[in-house]
Amino acid sequence: MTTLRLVLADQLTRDVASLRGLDPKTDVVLMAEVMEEASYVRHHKQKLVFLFAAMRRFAAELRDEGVRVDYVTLEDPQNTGSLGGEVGRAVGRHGARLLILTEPGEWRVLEMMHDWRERLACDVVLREDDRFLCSRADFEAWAGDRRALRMEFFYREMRRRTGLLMDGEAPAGGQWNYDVENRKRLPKNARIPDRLRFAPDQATREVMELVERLFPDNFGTLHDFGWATSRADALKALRHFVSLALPAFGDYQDAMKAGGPFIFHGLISPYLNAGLLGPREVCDMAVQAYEQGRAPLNAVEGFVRQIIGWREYVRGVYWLRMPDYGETNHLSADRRLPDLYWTAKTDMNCLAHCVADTRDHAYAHHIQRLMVLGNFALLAGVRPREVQDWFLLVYADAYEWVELPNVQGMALFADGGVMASKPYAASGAYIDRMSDYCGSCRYDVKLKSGEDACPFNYLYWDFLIRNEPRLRGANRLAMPYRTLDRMDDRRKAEIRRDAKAFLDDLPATYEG
Ligand code: FAD
Ligand code: DLZ
Ligand code: SF4
Repeated sequence: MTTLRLVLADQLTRDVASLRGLDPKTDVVLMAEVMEEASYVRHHKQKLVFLFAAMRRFAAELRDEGVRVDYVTLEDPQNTGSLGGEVGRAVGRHGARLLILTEPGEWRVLEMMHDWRERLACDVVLREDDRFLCSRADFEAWAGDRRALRMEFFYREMRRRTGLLMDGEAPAGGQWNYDVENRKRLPKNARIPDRLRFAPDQATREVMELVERLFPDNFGTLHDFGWATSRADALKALRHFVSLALPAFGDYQDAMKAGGPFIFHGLISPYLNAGLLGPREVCDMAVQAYEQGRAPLNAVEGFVRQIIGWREYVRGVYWLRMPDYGETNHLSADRRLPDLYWTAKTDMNCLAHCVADTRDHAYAHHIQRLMVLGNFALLAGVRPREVQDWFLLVYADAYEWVELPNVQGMALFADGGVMASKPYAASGAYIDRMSDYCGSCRYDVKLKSGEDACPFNYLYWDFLIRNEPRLRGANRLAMPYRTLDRMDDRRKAEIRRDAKAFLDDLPATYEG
């Protein structure tokens, strides 16, 4: 009796639930490149190359192990173009009596899987995706009937549960969180290590050719493609990060630099999310560096917090709040996404750099995403759906389970405060403090109004004025609203006028 085991593009690990108990004599692993998944948003070219090349490498590794892999390529003339179609064909082809699946990372795909149960002429077993450190059920139990789900409390719970950076019952060093030590500006002469990137091998070059041919107009360039496409290379990249960049990760976690998005960041999210690396091994390696005196506590705690805290937490929120989470629009934002998100053509130097980094690397680090790209969309009042689609397609690490809460909950406050206690809205002063963007910008970050003023400055106050009925009550916004109260009507009218003139002038015609 043949058992068919499906492995999706983001399940590329021998430990994935659907491969557990595999019998090479009777079982077949199905992997399929399908147009529906490759085009449900117009993914960045690097994301497509990374995933297809990594899928092919993983299939080859399974075959080397003696596993039978049925791999359907995108250009196979028989390819039906959908996961459902390919699963159906494979069940017939192999006469499979049982199909084993691992839960996917997207609600949309989970719905499809439920539908397969009805449609297919075989038994279907859907296994939990246990590559996370907190199961969906445990997160639900933690969330209980709290309305607001604060990450910090979840994170402490995860520290206790995993034992990471714990001295018995107490946090290592006496504090749970060293966030205040993670906000240094990058000194002008800071030495930033070169990162381990990987020249595309022959198989990856073939995928690059395929992607350029079939998706010529998708966002992004392939010139600087340097992602690892195998577990072995992803591990090398991780070790390289831990030895060279992790020690300074903590201090400069929030810093931004023109023309250099990597700074001291991990560059591991595409690997974690696709299964090439696991969250526990990544944290263990960082903690080991701390215990051996190779990295300070503020760096290692900050890094571990991102993974066992933020990453697990956003996944929990996603499954808890779907399917309605993507529809929330607490601030009734209704502007079309400005073209500059696609073209990088804007005089705002910070935005131009963040979009260009995204285009060239399918990567931008967290503060670029949150405090520049997300902040601008928040202040400008861009429709959440359009912001979601943009964030879902432009990054090599993007899947809905992680993109959506970050956009809805963190960047746009579209969920009305489920994740954040106040919107992450900031004026130009924040960007100036954390980056070198402003020095060479056509706008003056110190000016508050007029043609040369930094648009973030008047957009920030315009945002607070516009959304006053919904935001004034928020505790953590009491101070800016007090400042606003001290402004006279003429100043407020000036802010509104500058913001309107600027926003009305932003083209928004491009369809992604
Ligand atoms: P590092 O800075 O080195 O951090 C280490 C790891 O921590 C990351 O690899 C990641 O796995 C995890 N992490 C850190 N912050 C978060 C977070 N907020 N949510 C989830 N995991 C986190 N991350 C994605 O993986 N996919 C996305 O689609 C995605 N979309 C985002 C959209 C917005 C609007 C924002 C503000 C953030 C988004 N993030 C997303 C989170 C974060 O920006 C990226 O995980 C991080 O930039 C990846 O780079 P890195 O590996 O160098 O991370
Ligand atoms: C993102 C993506 C892309 C581009 N292509 C495929 C594919 O061809 N085959 C596949 O199995 N999965 C693909 N994926 C991932 C899915 O769109 C989806 O994000 C995950 O299956 C969710 O777990
Ligand atoms: Fe961005 Fe304003 Fe600084 Fe220019 S001056 S880089 S627009 S924050």
